[in-house]
Amino acid sequence: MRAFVALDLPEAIRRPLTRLQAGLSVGRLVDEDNLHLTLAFLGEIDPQKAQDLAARLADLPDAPIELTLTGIDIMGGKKPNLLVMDAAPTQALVTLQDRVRRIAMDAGIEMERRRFRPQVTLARFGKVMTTKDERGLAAFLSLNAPYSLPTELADTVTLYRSHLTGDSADYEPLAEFLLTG
Ligand code: 2AM
Repeated sequence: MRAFVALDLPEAIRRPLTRLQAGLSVGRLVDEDNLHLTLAFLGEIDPQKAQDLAARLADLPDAPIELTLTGIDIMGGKKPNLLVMDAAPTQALVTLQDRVRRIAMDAGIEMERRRFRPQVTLARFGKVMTTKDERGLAAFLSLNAPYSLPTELADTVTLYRSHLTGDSADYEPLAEFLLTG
């Protein structure tokens, strides 16, 4: 199964993000329920490993963390195709991500060694942006950038299974962990 571990967004962040998304006329918006910040992308893992990981994540020692979304960004390398909100890479967030990665590695899950860039995807575009996409995005940015949100506490980490359906994805929560440490 395709799986990932994410920090769930508190309502106080999710609501303004959906209002922000409503101003975008192009791209495929990520549903309000699916907005998240990926801590570890696990790729394809077998269900046994996911179960093992869930048991290990129950010991995550962290307390709720402060989450600040700092600005809108366009991502995706040479052919940008993602509209995201960047999160401040605070010590607490980086430590949480590091713990989750270590726990996943202890569970025998191999992950790419990419630099952690905390972000929330708001919308996805096709592999190549059309002129209409570019215009819509430019109009959106001129109205909304710069955009940031007040700091809020995030207190839930979730292990998700990702079901790819055509050009979108459905996220099924497999296990939730409250940060109460
Ligand atoms: P994205 O939102 O930037 O596409 C489920 O697919 C989550 O894992 C999404 O947040 C997605 O990021 C992220 N993800 C997908 N493929 C990834 C990869 N190869 N490396 C890191 N994160 C990935």
